[in-house]
Amino acid sequence: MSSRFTRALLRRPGRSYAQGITTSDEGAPDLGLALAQHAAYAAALASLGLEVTVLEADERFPDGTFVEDAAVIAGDLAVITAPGAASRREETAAIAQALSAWFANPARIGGTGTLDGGDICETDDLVLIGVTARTNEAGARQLAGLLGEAGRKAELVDIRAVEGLLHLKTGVTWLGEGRIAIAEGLPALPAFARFEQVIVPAAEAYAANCVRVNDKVLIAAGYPRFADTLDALGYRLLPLEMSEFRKMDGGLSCLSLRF
Ligand code: CIR
Repeated sequence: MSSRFTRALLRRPGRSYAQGITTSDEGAPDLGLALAQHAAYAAALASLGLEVTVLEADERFPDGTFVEDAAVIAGDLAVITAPGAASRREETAAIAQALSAWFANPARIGGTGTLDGGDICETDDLVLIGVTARTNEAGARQLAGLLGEAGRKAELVDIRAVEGLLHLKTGVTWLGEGRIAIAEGLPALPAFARFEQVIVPAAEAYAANCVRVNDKVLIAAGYPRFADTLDALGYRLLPLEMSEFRKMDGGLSCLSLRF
């Protein structure tokens, strides 16, 4: 992972937010509450010293607030993705435009490749690339090639057989210090074996998608067992209300690109 993040890019949810893709049965999100939770998320990143840029919503893209899926940033390398869901394909244009302020020549996933940023789990010396219903092998191999050219090691992790896991990072998060958080019940894949694993109880699986930002871990509020475990390991936590994003299958990491 980049040792320190200095910036984050976010996009507000818009009026069409409830029309996004979801498998959740928790009901329609409340836009007012989603906007308040989004503002608190942006403020949390700013409180950690990051310069936060928040793009306005584009009503054509109900899922556009999940900016993490539209790009992958690893050190100096920025890659504009090709999101696997047809309704999300064009979200990348605005993200590419915004990122051009900091990255002169971003690479792109192209051809038959599809890739969602939520499938990328960057650790200190290895980038795990989930192959899922959203990220196909062609997209994953393209990204692995680009990372290789940038001197980074990458490994594909095929999780297509794992039910209920939208993206790799839905269930696996890099915590730093050689550790990953991993949702209970995920198969013991060789790719995970090299890390110390902090198990997130199945009943709290949503919280497995947390984000290490510099000295703190942003974590969804309301998952006390996992929070206690992280606390006991010495992590400093910043809990955030995520209810209105969970209703649209969105985890904490998907609301920002951090670099
Ligand atoms: C979707 O299904 O694409 C959105 N409703 C949720 C995307 C969540 N993104 C992420 O976990 N990186």
